[in-house]
Amino acid sequence: MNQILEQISICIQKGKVDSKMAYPPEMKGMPGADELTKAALDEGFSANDILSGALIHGMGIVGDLFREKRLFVPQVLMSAMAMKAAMVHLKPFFSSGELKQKGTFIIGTVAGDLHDIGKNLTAMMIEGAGWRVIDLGTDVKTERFLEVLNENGNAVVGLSALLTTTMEQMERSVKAIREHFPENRIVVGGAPVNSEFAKRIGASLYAPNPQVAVEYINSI
Ligand code: B1M
Repeated sequence: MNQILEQISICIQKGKVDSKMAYPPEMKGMPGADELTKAALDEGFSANDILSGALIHGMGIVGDLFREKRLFVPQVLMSAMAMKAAMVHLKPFFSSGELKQKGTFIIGTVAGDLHDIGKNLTAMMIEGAGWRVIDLGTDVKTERFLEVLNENGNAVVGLSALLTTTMEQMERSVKAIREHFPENRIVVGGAPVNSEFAKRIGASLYAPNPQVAVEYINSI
């Protein structure tokens, strides 16, 4: 891999946002994802080289380490911040159409449920894997999922639930989505959910962690 792309990937893996940020201590004062992405564009790397060769590469490693419990939530959040800093420089290339995303992923925590940490991690990992993410937030009613699916025909939809009580709401939402959009893929996750439940309610996949969701949607 080219040196600057490798450096950006390392910034993503370590959560190094920019030179001003003291985290991680061993990279204090060094340029971060922000400066290096700008420098790579100035050097003539295409937005696509940077996205796939550095950002997706780095986030993929973060996802694997998190799944293996060798990285923890705060570290993944720092990686996501680094990725966001880099993405600021790539955004114009998405708008111009030069950079293509793999597809659209609509994600939300189901109605009645305000837990969003796992949902946010999943959204970040999926964005880091090169997908356009529409994050509907928490307490998302079935009608809202349907409305946004209507506007984004081929989207994959992801639902998160953290309460045993809101698993019932997840079931209602998944069944309604299945009824109106039988072809669309539905991924479900959250601490009380498991694969038997996912299968019973008609979801396409139960993802115990974000990386499983990423691998599944990338394989579609
Ligand atoms: Co709440 N809470 N909480 N809470 N809370 C739990 C879930 C609970 C287990 C705590 C307990 O009693 N031991 C319990 C649920 C019990 C049950 O239903 N059986 C509980 C309760 C009861 C409640 C309230 C009802 C408390 C009250 O008010 N009496 C209340 C409900 C509010 C509501 O939602 N309506 C409530 C409120 C809150 C806070 C607001 C204070 C806060 C949430 C803050 C926030 O999210 N912004 C909170 C928190 C932080 C927790 C705990 C401590 C941590 C949850 C968390 O973020 N985990 C939790 C206890 C615990 O787990 N130790 C608890 C970290 C996160 C990374 O994991 O979300 O599982 P998780 O996500 C994982 C995977 O599940 C997966 O990826 C992530 C990374 O691996 N994943 C997906 C998740 N969604 C996915 C979607 C995918 C794919 C993968 O694709 C679409």
